[in-house]
Amino acid sequence: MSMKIVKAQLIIREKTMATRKDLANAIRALSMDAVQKANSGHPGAPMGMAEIAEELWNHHLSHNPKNPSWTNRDRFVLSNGHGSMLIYSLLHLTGYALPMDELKTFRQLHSKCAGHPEYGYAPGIETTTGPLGQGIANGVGFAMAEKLLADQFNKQGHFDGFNQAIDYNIVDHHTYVFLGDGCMMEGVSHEACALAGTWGLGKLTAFWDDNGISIDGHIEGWYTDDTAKRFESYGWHVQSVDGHDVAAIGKAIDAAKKVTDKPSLICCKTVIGMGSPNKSGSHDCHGSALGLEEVAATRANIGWAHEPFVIPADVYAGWDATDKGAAAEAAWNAKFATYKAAFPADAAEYSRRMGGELPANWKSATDAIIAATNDKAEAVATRKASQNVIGALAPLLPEFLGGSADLTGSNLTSCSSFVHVDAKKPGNYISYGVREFGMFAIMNGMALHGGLIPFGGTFHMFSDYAKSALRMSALMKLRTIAVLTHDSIGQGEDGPTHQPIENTAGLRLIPNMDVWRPGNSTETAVAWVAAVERKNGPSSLVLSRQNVPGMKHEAAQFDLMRKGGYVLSDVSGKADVIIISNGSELELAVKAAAELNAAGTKVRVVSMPSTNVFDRQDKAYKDSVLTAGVKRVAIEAGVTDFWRKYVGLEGAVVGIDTFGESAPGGVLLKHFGFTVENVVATVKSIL
Ligand SMILES: Cc1ncc(C[n+]2csc(CCOP(=O)(O)OP(=O)(O)O)c2C)c(N)n1
Ligand SMILES: [Mg+2]
Repeated sequence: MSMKIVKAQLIIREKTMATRKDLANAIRALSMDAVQKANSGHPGAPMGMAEIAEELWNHHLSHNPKNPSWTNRDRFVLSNGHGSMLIYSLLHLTGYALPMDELKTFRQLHSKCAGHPEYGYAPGIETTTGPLGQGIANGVGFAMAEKLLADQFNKQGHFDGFNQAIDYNIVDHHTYVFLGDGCMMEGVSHEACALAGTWGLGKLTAFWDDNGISIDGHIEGWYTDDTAKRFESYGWHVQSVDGHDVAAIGKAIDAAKKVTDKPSLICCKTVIGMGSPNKSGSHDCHGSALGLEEVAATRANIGWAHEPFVIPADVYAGWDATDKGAAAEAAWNAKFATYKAAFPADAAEYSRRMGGELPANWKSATDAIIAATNDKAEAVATRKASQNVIGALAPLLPEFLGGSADLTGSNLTSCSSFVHVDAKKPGNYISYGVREFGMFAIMNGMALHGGLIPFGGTFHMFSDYAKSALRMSALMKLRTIAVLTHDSIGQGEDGPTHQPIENTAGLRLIPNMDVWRPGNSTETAVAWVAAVERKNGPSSLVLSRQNVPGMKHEAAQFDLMRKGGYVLSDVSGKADVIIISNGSELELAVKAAAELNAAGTKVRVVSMPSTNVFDRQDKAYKDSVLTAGVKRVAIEAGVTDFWRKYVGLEGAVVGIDTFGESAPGGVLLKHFGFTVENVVATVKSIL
């Protein structure tokens, strides 16, 4: 046999002969090399979870690398997001548009391979992770979204002429989550996983990287929960495996899939940094480069003879999921075509909702809702006005998914057309229990999944509990809506623990968060419509417990409200002063202005329901509302600092910079200076 033929045969054999070990080691090599090149990152988790990843991605995960937005793909979440090189390796190796050059620029400016997996950067990243515990909560949201949408869209299979059942299950995918000890320790994992158990999310499977290590070292001193029992008590199906034994992992995944009424936790005993002869099993490899010497020693130890960032063809071939992925999507497309033929309206609705488009009649219907609300001009609390809007929007918006963290009757988030979800019954309104953080993190997962527009209510005060999830929603540009009621000291007798002071200002400071604090029912309707229409970020609706006066606006003001701030009432000629206000204090601005105008001081009143939206308007519009050179007073029952950017140092703010007190709301507002008398005196003090 000629040498040439032998060589060709060897190449052919090599092409087909990458071992499972080689495939897992490709993750190890890419991860340790990318972290080494960046001299920053976390090699331990990817190296420890390489076998779990290889088994899941090569033998179970249904996805199409060439179409990361295929709607029925399985969702994969790396909740232990510090192990980002794990997912970048997987995406690269299986055929996503993530070339090696991106891996080589891991953690550098403009690389798709950011320090932690960022949604919208690399294709195939389903959610941004890194803040531990939130990824698993997002995963619960993905799985819940799948279950709710399956209920709404899947149809009973008919039998065709050949007695073959037709599969109309167009929403039918799994959600897989990797999580580490850190995620397990974070309280939000408790909130979300307990709910996942209650909801019986059978298509959610989580893999716990049980490596006994977190940053401070061996975890015996701070993490001794019996995690298996904890999850069993939530109602999960729990298994334990050797996380380096691919066959055992595969069997566990198969078993998890068979349990359709419970989420599954697979506890995977692993060694952090597996493969590194001197650093595996120790926190030394958690969050820093192994070092050139140890990288070389690891290469020798695992038998990886290739240069950094070089992957042999047989290893690529072993990982390549493009054909499998195309076939999986093609099979679904065929199923969807059959569905579409039988149920054209449902198919169109599915495509619309998964595409994030609002119904065709949205504009006309919501214009009518705003106009009708304005006509009524009811004197109600803005939380009540909000409930009226929810009730009007719900029939228009089948993707609307309401909820509250155990305050439905206070937040007024439900309405008669909502069907309340329980363990056995799907619907479109969720009682999340007393779990503010879990609720908003789950909502993020649902918004990421697509097909739903989730909103959730709590007392504004407890938006602090949920702050990081609200921030993640803004960071990921998600359409979620927070309904935050009892928005100031005006809420009254519950006292300082329940009275937001700095909270509205705090939310306004989150980039890409739109905060609305409407002053009456018309502004509340406009705020809701704007929040639902907003495709690229979350909105917080900050609403009063107490009644506000009814106010009838000129129709021309509806569009101005959409600009976040507008001239509510003006004087002829140049104003002497502009009073800016919003929410329940708008009434005060109007009354004080009337008194001042009567006494000869010319006052313009500006209603500013959303500073964030107002700030985005063009300069000419902003100047027309807040005319340069005119002194200003702002009124809001919250911290004064925030308003300085509008009133300047020469202006004044009627606000509150201390905690509140326990007393009826009206008494407190008076006590803290929210009176016409004080506003008038404040205006006079700056003129
Ligand atoms: C909410 C939050 N707190 C703290 C951190 C910082 N941090 C990153 S990884 C980590 C330890 C995680 O331990 P584990 O999940 O066991 O990861 P392993 O070391 O096993 O990879 C910490 C505290 C974080 N990313 N998020
Ligand atoms: Mg760990």
